[in-house]
Amino acid sequence: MTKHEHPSLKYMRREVLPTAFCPGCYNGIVMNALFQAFEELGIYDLRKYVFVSGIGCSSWIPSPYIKADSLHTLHGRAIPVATGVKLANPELEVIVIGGDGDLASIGGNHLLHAARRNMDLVVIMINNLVYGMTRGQAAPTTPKGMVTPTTPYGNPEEPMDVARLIANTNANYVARWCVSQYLLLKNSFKKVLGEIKRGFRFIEVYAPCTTFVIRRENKTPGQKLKELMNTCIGLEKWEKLPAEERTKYIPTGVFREEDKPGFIDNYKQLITGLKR
Ligand SMILES: Cc1ncc(C[n+]2csc(CCOP(=O)(O)OP(=O)(O)O)c2C)c(N)n1
Ligand SMILES: [Mg+2]
Repeated sequence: MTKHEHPSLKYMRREVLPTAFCPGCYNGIVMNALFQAFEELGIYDLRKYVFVSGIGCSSWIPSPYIKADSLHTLHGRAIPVATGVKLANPELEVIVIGGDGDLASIGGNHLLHAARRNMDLVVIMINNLVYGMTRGQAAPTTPKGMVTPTTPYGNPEEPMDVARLIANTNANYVARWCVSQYLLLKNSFKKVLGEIKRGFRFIEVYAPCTTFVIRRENKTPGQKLKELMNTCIGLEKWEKLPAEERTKYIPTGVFREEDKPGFIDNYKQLITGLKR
């Protein structure tokens, strides 16, 4: 790869393009933000990085599209596999990219416990509000009232606020951004790749599914992006809103930020102590 190529071409496997994503899918924006973060950090060689994903549209981002070592694992099991990679070779930077279904539904237990352990992983969860790959069924993140093939009269359940949940664990870094907040998202990626380099770092990207959410609302991906620019607001602003207003907005920002030792450092310290 040469320095002057567009970031997407530097870090993508060209031989598998075009991607399998639907036209207008926001997964491309997330990929671009990640690639730009690498580029701005001067990281051109991804040989120290391993990407791990489960099953879903978003799980396709690392494998096959990122030009780096990747493991495309079972649905929901990206985090345990990533944990194994990190423990086997702590020198590697391990990044999990997956969907809300993969990470918060079938893999929810793994997510919670990796966060509790402050396991040294970067986890990027693309919350498109549904199980996109299997045609838009309701997920734990689906808003109340949303019509999906499994909730034809509207979802009767309250959604899970995944970033807020993980912020209540021992994780080092937790943030949520809307896909419309490109620069904030890119800078957040830079933060967890270049600044806070240990512990559990979780970034939720709110990026409604183009085909099974946005099209149902009779909108184009562009129109939805413009809408998100108004509905995604900073955490502090959101907290000042009256309770009945809050449901109309998506609170975004950094929920938690620390740089304490992660699992690997604590484990090494334990072993060193035992050897004495
Ligand atoms: C054990 C198992 N159960 C169910 C499935 C079917 N399945 C494939 S992808 C998927 C959901 C994907 O949703 P999400 O993780 O949100 O990713 P998205 O496609 O929305 O990006 C499901 C239920 C599967 N592959 N394996
Ligand atoms: Mg999804």
